[in-house]
Amino acid sequence: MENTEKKIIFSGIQPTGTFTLGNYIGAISNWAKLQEEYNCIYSIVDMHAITVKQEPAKLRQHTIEAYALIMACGVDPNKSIAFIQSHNTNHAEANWILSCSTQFGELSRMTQFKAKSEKHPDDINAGLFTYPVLMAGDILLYNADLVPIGADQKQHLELARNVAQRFNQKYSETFKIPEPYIPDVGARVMSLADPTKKMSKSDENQNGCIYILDDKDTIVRKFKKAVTDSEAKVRYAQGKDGINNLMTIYSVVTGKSFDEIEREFDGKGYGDFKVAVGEAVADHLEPVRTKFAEYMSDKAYIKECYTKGAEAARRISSKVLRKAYKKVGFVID
Ligand code: ATP
Ligand code: LTN
Repeated sequence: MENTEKKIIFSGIQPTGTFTLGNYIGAISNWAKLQEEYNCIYSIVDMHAITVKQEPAKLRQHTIEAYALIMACGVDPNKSIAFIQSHNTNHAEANWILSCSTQFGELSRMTQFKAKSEKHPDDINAGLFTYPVLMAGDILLYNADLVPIGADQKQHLELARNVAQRFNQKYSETFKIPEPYIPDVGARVMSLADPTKKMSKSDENQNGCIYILDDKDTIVRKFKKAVTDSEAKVRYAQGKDGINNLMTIYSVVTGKSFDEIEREFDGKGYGDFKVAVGEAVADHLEPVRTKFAEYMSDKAYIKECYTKGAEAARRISSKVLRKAYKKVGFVID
């Protein structure tokens, strides 16, 4: 993987539960595609996950599953570096250094912090507040050029860029300034139960959320229940949030354009359309389910992969961290 000509990609996902169709379309499905053209580094960010309460045994299980899931979605640990964030303590160290170049005011403006504080009013911990700094460290430690993410993470990426620029100004050129890589279609998959809200792993309404390991019947049933409007015409238009969301999903999994979809369902009702979307999604995800089961039946192989991934991640990030230590004036030798 160490071809220095290629640009570097970094991305992460939290092991907070089974991935949703939103995670898949907005982020993970791109991870595999990018492997051919870039040097990719992917992480299961368990340190981020503990900013909200997690049951320890479940977090451990979800972390292994998340690793198997990214492999099932096509991430190949022999082509890319795939590791578990807490296996590389450089992330915790970078977090501290970068915290000292991050302003309280800019963290206060993060919409995810506001949303998660409202959701967990009894646990507004400091980690939840400084979460974007840890994320900035993840990216900057590898000199990433591009960061594949869904639209909801754009603000955090912007903050990472600002922090890197500030550090570079204060101490001289150290970190590369990363760019977001956000898909044109599917950057924000909405809940099927409330299409004004993002589909999210931690949503209480299970019907609004397609999990990538749901079986075909479950997927079709959830799509049949999807909230739509009363026009009964399959077309992409303002104010038709539910249909726009279904059209987006259908377009991504079939490769059809919105025009083609409108023609295909001309004169047909929403019922037919919903079933077609459900079936297309289920068929698209079938190989992911099969591969996930295969990987999960060989835990020794998963361990071998994440151990190798952590070693490679430590090797690359240690150089960048050491450079930052030197710049701030720490005695390093
Ligand atoms: P949680 O509910 O625990 O906050 P989440 O479902 O929002 O989790 P993350 O682990 O925070 O998922 O995100 C992983 C990646 O998936 C990120 O790049 C994020 O932008 C992307 N993503 C998450 N939800 C969606 C969505 N509904 N549509 C498109 N992309 C999404
Ligand atoms: N904050 C992201 C997950 C994440 C990430 C990263 C994404 C943590 N570190 C680095 C891209 C790059 C999220 O919750 N969606």
